[in-house]
Amino acid sequence: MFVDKVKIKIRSGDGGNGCVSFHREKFVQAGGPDGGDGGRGGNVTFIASERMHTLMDFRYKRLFEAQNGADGNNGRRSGINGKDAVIIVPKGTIIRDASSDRIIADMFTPDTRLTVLKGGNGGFGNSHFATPTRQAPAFAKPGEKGFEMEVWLELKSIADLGLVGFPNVGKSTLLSVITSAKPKIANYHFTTLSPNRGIATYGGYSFTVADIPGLVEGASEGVGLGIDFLKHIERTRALLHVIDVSGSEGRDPLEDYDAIMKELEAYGKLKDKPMLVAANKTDICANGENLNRLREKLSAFGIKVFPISAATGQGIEELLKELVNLISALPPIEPFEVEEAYEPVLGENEFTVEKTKRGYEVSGSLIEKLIRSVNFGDNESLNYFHRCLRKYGIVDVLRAKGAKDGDTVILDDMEFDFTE
Ligand SMILES: Nc1nc2c(ncn2[C@@H]2O[C@H](COP(=O)(O)OP(=O)(O)OP(=O)(O)O)[C@@H](O)[C@H]2O)c(=O)[nH]1
Ligand SMILES: [Mg+2]
Repeated sequence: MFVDKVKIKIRSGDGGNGCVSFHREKFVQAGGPDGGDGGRGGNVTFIASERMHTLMDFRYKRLFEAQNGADGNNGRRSGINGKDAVIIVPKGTIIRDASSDRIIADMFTPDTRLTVLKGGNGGFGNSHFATPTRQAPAFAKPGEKGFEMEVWLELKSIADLGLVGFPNVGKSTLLSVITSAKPKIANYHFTTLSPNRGIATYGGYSFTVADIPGLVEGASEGVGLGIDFLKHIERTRALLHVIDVSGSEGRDPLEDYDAIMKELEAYGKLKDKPMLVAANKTDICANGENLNRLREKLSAFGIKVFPISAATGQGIEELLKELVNLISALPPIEPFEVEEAYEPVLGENEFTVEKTKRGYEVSGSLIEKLIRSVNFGDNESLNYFHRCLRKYGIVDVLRAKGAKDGDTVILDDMEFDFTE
């Protein structure tokens, strides 16, 4: 079955820990600190590919993890950076944050690269913490943790022209005639089960064509997987409605036209697209009656009907010419708007202080960052933490909000006594 929506889990790498080490050499006493930094954790990066057309591969692989950075080493040697997780998706894939359903990115342009999760930074080794008064720092920083999230990948193919119509009217045959695509063609309904694509060229102008499975009444409500199919022509610039005017299936072409238009209208997003009508299978029409009735009816709406035979090639050139005229005058398809620029790095030094029943709760990206980078089991690291609380103004704000010695201060899930 065609796969156009999957949920995957992505995880960027943790940063490696900084190293605590002191230089040792024969005949040299008490060498200085020489612990290297941890390596950076790998990122999770998406690439849009023009050659991939479904999300099939993601059915079997659902977890994508970047590598962790390696710990720092002695001799000021940094740990190796973790390898990125690179995820290749078909162009037109939309990435949504599964927890909020917001669009993070539209992988619209082929070969775009987008980093969705950054790896954690490596922790500094102890050689970073040497100062004139602290020549032998016995601590280093742990690496920052990576990030994890679930995302929906949703493929919304992009094509200049979408082919619509009842099953078996000859959509795939037409695609095979105007492009080099080789879709399955057969004399039964629902031969096409997933969208086919091709590139048509006429008079030096090229446009992409998407052929979808046949629509039936109720498609816009999901009958015959209709919604899944219609979704695939949302991102087209124009539609070509293919109608069988031979009456070979005992249906009336005028009723077919109305039925399909009703579905497009009910689905909503497609009803305002420019559309041409191709009256197919003219080679086996008993007479021109159906064609004339269709023409008459549609001319009242200002819609031109192109009689063709996908089987013999008759009328195809005129149709192509008109399609080029139509499409080349239309504006390009726009990518989906990103609803929230996803910012995986804790970039800003932000915090808020709120007085609650429990005490003074301090939160924000700065706090998360601090807590990630401090080793609470180590006195020197703890001192560093206290200095940071002062340096970033957290102590000032606490005081301004009325905190006094002995009051409880809550950072993340840790409680402290406030001391000046
Ligand atoms: N005589 C004649 N037969 C045609 C013509 N176009 C298509 N056919 C035949 O009609 C049948 C259906 O063609 P397809 O191209 O598979 O139709 P489709 O609209 O893609 O059908 P679904 O994928 O099932 O929706 C096949 O047997 C084709 O050979 C035509 O112009 N004339
Ligand atoms: Mg088909």
